[in-house]
Amino acid sequence: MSCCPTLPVAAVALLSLSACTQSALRSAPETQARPNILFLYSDDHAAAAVSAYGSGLPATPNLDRLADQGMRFDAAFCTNALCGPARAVVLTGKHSHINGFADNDSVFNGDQQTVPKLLQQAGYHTALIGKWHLKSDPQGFDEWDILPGQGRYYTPEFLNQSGKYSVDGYNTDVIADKAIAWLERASQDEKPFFLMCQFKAPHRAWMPAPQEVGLFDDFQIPEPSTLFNDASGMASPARAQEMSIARHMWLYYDLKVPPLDGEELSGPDRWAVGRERLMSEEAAAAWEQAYAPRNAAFRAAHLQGDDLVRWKFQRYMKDYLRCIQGIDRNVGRLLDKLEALDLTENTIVIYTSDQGFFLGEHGWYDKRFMYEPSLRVPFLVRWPREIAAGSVNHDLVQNLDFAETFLEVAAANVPADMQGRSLLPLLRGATPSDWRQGIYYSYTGEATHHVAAHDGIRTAAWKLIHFPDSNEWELFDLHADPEEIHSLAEDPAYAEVRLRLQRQLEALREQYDVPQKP
Ligand code: SGN
Ligand code: CA
Repeated sequence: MSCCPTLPVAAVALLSLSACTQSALRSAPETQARPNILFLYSDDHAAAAVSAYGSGLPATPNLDRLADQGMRFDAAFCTNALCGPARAVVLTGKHSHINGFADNDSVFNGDQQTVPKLLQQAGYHTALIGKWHLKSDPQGFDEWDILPGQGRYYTPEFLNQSGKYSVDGYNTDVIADKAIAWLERASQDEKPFFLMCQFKAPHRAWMPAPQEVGLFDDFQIPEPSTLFNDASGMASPARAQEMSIARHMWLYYDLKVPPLDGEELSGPDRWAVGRERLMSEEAAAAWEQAYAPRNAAFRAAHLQGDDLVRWKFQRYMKDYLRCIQGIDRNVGRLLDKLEALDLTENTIVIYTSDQGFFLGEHGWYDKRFMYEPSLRVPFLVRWPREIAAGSVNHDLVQNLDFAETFLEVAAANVPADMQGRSLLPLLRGATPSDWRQGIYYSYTGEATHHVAAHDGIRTAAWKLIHFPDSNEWELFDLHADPEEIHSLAEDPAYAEVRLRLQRQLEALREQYDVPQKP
């Protein structure tokens, strides 16, 4: 356990044996213990729903604690706004087309090089608890205890080296309980640790914990200005998607309004049948107490048209934010535990999400598109020994960079075939002068929610997106049009900007070895 000021003997031996890069060696002077890494990862948590990002939504005091005591990254992005692919990028430090996991139907090739394996070889105690979603069994972890598939909110099933079993309780609480128990055990160990603690919340169908289900009745969520945008200024995939609050959100499954007597269920509403049976009596009672009066008022109001959309937006957002309150509460418990174990000073705590989420922007939920709400992720890093409290970084960073960052802080060898870049200098407040000017994004398409494949580049000021199936382009001026309502791709006044960005995009595709389409 690395709370003491010197490296364990075994770790020094490992360091001298391994082929560390010069920069890696510089990053961890042998007089200092290598840091522990606690990676807190949520599922579908938009940056706008962390109050440290200042969105006017309910406070997340424990996540803000990380920002206040560490660094908030304001331009952090995923490479592919989908669960499995994002996780595979974090593990490998490689884009989806290289690590082989491009969509949620893929199976992760666990035999390939990953950051947990490399940290394990470098003498770290490694563990994974919670959502995994990569289908093959995890490798590189001394212990793992995962949710099979998407995982259940109530009475979650787990899968570990000994098989499957269920645990009573609420998903976020159970994962935090397990992580806390693991931290207690790991703190007895000589080795530094790497713990990936990965929540299911606030993923669809946004089911809150009993403690939070009663929140926000008196709070009106501010509507995004694009809630009723018709996407007329965007390319055709923005109109063809199936993720709109108005048309693709289900009353029972998504919004917790049970059918009336004799009403027949269709679509995803059928999946909601019986889900309360997985709750304890107390949890079911808390749900009943919270939703019954809300649902009675909804039925009595007979809402139609835009009023119905507004109501759905409020119900969706409140449940989503209730799930986030559950995460915030449990992050607080984990931070308190680190404190109690005297591990705060030399533990890097990261809070981020696999990708962002649409919180009603363009009238949508879900993600997948390269537009800001789903592209951007919350990214907070606390490491009191190295990071100035309350610092803010504006450089373009991606989940692609995490693997190299972890390896560098662990003074482990950083393989040359990883495609990101270590964030250690940024964490120390000194961005290299040759830091990237644009990020590359690629989504390969899936039947779910019907979002067309696309790739693109985002710079500090511009975004260029290409949809190969329809051969359409979108160009957004992120300063003048931060909500990305009006594409300038076909405007002759912006032909030069578009050409410049097309060249930059082409250079990124080459840099990352993106296969040419036939
Ligand atoms: C499920 C969800 C979708 C979601 C995908 C991918 N439906 O299919 O809404 O887009 O997962 O999400 S659900 O009814 O099962 O909730 S991801 O985060 O796993 O990529
Ligand atoms: Ca996700």
